[in-house]
Amino acid sequence: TDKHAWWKEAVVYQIYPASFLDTNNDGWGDVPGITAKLDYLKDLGVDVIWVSPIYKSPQADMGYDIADYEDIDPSYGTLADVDNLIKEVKSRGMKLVMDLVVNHTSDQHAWFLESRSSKESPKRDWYIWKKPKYDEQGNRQPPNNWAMILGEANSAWTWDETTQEYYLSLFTPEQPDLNWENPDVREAVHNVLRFWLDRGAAGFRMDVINLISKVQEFPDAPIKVKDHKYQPGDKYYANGPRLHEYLKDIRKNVLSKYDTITVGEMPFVRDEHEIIKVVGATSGELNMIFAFDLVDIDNVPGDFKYTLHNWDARDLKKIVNRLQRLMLERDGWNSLFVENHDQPRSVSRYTNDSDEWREYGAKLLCLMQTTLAGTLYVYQGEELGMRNVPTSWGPEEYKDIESINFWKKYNEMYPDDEQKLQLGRQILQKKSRDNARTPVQWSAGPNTGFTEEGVKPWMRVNDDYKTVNAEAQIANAKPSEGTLSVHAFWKRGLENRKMHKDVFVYGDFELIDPEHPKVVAYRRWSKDESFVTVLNFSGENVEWTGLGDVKVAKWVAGNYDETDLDQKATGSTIELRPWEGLLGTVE
Ligand code: TEU
Ligand code: CA
Repeated sequence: TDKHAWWKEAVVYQIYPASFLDTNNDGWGDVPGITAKLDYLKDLGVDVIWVSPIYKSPQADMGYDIADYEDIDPSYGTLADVDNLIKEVKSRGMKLVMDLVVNHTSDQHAWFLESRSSKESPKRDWYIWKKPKYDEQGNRQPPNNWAMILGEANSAWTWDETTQEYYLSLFTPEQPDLNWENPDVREAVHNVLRFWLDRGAAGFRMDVINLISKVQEFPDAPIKVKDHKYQPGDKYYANGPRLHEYLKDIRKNVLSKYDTITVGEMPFVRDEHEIIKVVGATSGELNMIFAFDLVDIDNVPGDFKYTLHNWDARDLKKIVNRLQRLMLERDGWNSLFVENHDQPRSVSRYTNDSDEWREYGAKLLCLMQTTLAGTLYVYQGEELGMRNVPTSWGPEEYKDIESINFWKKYNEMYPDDEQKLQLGRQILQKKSRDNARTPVQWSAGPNTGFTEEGVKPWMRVNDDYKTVNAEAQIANAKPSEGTLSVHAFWKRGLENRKMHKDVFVYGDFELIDPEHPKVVAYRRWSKDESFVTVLNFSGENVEWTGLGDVKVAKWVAGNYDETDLDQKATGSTIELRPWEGLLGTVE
């Protein structure tokens, strides 16, 4: 079979619209703001743009709570603005991917308003309603012990006074879960896909798509996290019994009639059989998924997200190797990403974001991602090496519902414990989703060019915008000293990936020196060419002797001064400086 496909080679750029660019000066990014930057994206090397939800929404979870799938939220613009965006995207040879959030709707969606109106409502069964339980004292309790995902100390069930039942709301009470067991729900979802494909969308990023089928007995989850009443229930709602049936249905009824790109967000799943069922070459489900292994690397395994966990290059290699092999040996496909709107900034998380090392770290990660197999996803600002919010910011700067819930609960749990609260603030700064949601830094001007002077952006601009911004980096694209800006490095990296796509997109993969605790290295090759990537994931000098029988012909790119790159030794000992990354050709 021909393994080539446009969606495998594509570079996808994720836009978080509220923080991208504000064109009507209300402090909130908008659809015309995306259209205004298409030339910037085209120039960077982007083929596909994925826009996080812009549909009508009360914004309880920044648009991941949709009140109308077929209309745009006025804060972002109008349907006409989207039509124009699609037209402009296409005229540049690019494509637009919509965010499909169909595990749940907003509690303000007409379907839910109808469903909650009475037990006799024809839409009652469109959501998941259950009778309460009662404990020994006769107190009302939710139907089971599942924890809410965006506020892990709370129940996943919300009590409804009117009809005296609970509804399942895995993320927040404002996001009731749809009941996919009901064929009318599935049909309604198919229609949402058709609506956007007919309008010119090229595909979907499917939000938590592996949560749509729940174990219908709704059993209590095993106790994993001590001192918590409610527990992670993913065992019973992630990759549930009918998931593959539902996905195959979507393919058969809708996707097979269009030429699309589809990526399913799939938290919790680690099982390779489960993944291959979705993304195998002949599976007929989705093109690829977002696996969470890399972005969960610093969570205590099995525990909730707001924990800190040490890791080193060996852990990273294990993950990379597993996901690369899954594609190559089992004929599947996957995505490559280290950032999105739910994750801290990669330069802060995986490298060192101090002024001294930030640029090296950002380029190191760029070298890694542009030389691995998979469809590459770049998150807005990643191409500039944007960092996490400053440690000096107080909790009041955090706007995400998950951060707010965490901080509130933490204060309830440790009211007078200064030390604990200090730790809580540290975790918030390291882990919160707000880190990725500060406005994109376009310039050193007022409000970093995100919005007009004098307007208050919905989220505070990162303090470092005077030095970290697109304008400065574009101006610094060809400095005489031999180092490129992070932006220029990304642009060249994407060009290089496309120029050698037989190697970097489709080629073979082999890890080198898997047990080294600091160096991540691998070889990529096609029948005509062979490359080696060497990445020092540490802030120390490393004398690395792990090349084995791989003979480097020439170093062709690196994140240090490149003017004397051809003088760098290619022998069996490589002197790696802190956070140094190299790409070489192999003899
Ligand atoms: O996220 C699903 C999800 O489980 C995680 O990415 C989650 O945000 C993270 O583990 C919490 O720390 C998707 C969206 O990307 C996210 O923005 C939404 O909040 C969520 O679904 C609900 O729609
Ligand atoms: Ca605006």
